[in-house]
Amino acid sequence: MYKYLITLLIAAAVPCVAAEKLTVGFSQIGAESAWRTANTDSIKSEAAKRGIELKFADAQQKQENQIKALRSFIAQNVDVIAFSPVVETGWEPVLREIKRAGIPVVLSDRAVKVSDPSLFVTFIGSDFVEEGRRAGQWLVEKTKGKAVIAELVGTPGSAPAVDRKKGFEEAIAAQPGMKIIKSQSGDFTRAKGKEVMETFLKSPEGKQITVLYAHNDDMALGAIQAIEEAGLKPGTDIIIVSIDGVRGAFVAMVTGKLNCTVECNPMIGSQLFDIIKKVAAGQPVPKRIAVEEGVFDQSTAAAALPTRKY
Ligand code: GZL
Repeated sequence: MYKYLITLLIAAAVPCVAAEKLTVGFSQIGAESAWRTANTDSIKSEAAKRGIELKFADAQQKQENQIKALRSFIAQNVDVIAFSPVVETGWEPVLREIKRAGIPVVLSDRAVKVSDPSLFVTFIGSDFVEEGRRAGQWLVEKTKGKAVIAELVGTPGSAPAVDRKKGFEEAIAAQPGMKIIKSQSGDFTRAKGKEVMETFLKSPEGKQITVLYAHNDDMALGAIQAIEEAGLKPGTDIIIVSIDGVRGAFVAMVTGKLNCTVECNPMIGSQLFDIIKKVAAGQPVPKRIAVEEGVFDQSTAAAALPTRKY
C-alpha cells in the first residue's frame, strides 16, 4: 500500500505537458474567385477541425500585402508558414528572413521561382501545365483542329497564368487550323473577364472568334454575359473551355452556355495540414505534392453536378 501511495505522488508531481498547440501563419491571395473562396473555406475548416491555431491573412491579390503578412508571422514566431503566392517572383528577400528565423515554409496552390530551393520545404498544388494541355486537347477534338481563339489570361506573372498558357499552346501547336488571335488578362475575376470579352468582341477581328479559352471559370462566366449582351449564343456561336470546375461552370454546361471545364481542385485543406504537421515535426516530406483532378464537359456535367463540393 505504501509503495502504491509513493507511485501516485510521483505521478502527480510530474507536470503533464499538454501537446503543444500548432500555430500556423497562412497568407491567402484574396477572394477573387469562387475557386479561391472554396480554397479558403477548406483551409479554415480543416484547421478548426484539427485544433490548429490559424493566423489567416487575405492579401486582396497584392504581393506587398502578402510580404507584410509573412513578416508579421515571423514576429509572432509561428511554428509553420504557408502561403499561396500571387505571382512567381519577388519572394527571395522575405523567404531569406523566414529561413533566418528558422520557420519552415509550405507553398500552397501556386509555386514560386527562387534560386535557392531550400527557401521552402514543399509545394502542394495542381499541375497547371497539364490543365492547359487538357483544355487544348479537348478543344482539338471538339473543333477537329479548326478554331480562331480568344484567350482570357489569369493574373499576369502568376504560376497558373504562365503554365496554363504554356500547356494550351503546346496542345494546339500541331494544329495549323487553330490560332490564338486575342490574348489579354482578366485577372481571374468575373468582372474583368466580362470587360475584356466585350473589348475582344468590339475589336475589328471580333467577328472571327469561334472559341474562348479562359484560364478560370470566373472569367469564362463573365465572358458569357458579354457574349449574350452582344446578341451571340455562348456555347454555340462561341465554344468556351475554361479551368477550375466550380459549381457555376457546371450549371453553365447544363444550360449549354459553357462547353468544358478542366478541374483544378481547391479542397486541399486536409492534404495541406497533413503535410504541415509532418513539417512541424521535422519529418521528411516530398518537395512536390500534386493534386488529383479530372475534365468535365456537357456530356458529364448533369450527372456530376450534385456531387460537386465547390
Ligand atoms: C489555381 C488558382 C487559381 C484559380 C483561380 O490553383 O491559383 O486562382 O484557377 C484562382 O480561380 O483565382
